[in-house]
Amino acid sequence: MTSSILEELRAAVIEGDTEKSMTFAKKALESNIPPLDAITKGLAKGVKEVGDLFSEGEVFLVELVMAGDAMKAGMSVLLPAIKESKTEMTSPGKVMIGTVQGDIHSIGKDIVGTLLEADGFEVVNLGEDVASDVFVEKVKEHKPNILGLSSLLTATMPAQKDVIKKLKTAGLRGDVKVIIGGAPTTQEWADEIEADGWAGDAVSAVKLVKQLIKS
Ligand code: B12
Repeated sequence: MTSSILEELRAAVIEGDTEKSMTFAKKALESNIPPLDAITKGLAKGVKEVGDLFSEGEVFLVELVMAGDAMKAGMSVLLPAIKESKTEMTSPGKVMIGTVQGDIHSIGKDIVGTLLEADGFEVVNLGEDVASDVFVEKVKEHKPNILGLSSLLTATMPAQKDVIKKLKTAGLRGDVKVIIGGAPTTQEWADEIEADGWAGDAVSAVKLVKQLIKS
């Protein structure tokens, strides 16, 4: 039962079928499948497969867009369920997240944000295609403990470096820990740009945030 629902979620994304994605996301919740499993073992498998086919030239941009939409449709059912599982009463800290300038990929960053919220963190999500100067202004305004920068394109990774540089110039680097993520990023890249941490998935991102808040 569980495996067939996860398989349908994967298929819904590959087929770019938003309705099916939402229907099986609801079925997953009714069947007590943990919503994060429905995302990682269902929807995300499908989106990864479409991404791989896209890079091999096997599918076109339109299919990539449809897969992204179907993933988001399923997530619109599953993410609220993750938030509802929130346990902590007092916030352990404030995290600001956003996708860097030139990059409109939102899915991974939103999963990270939701898992942090479920763990009690106050999350300010600045959205996608956020200019470096806007990150700096918003850090001034909201004073987060942690700033998380997402980048899914090799071409937009330098924007993560740029934000860190601009925080330094504004005299704010000491006030906020910066973490980075997104499929093409690595721990080596994080070290090179002097970020305070890197995580390869949302669960590790939450662990990293907790570690950094403690220190
Ligand atoms: C869906 C998708 C899209 C959708 C995005 C929809 C949306 N609202 O997000 C659409 C169709 C819009 C899209 C557009 C494009 N895309 Co696209 N896309 C993808 C795809 C298939 C999946 C991305 C995704 O959502 N993955 C699922 C999530 C759960 O994983 P994730 O994002 O990696 O996030 C996890 C971790 O990385 C981490 N994480 C993420 N962010 C952060 C932040 C922090 C702080 C931390 C700690 C951790 C963290 O935690 C997350 C959860 O576990 C990938 C393929 C892939 N395998 O990544 C291509 C991919 C990223 N896209 C690609 C490309 C080329 C494009 C386009 C340029 C295509 C075009 N010709 O127009 C455009 C770019 C537009 C732009 N300016 O941004 C390439 C990038 C190649 C590269 N390395 O540069 C990829 C890799 C596809 C490929 N194999 O060629 N895309």
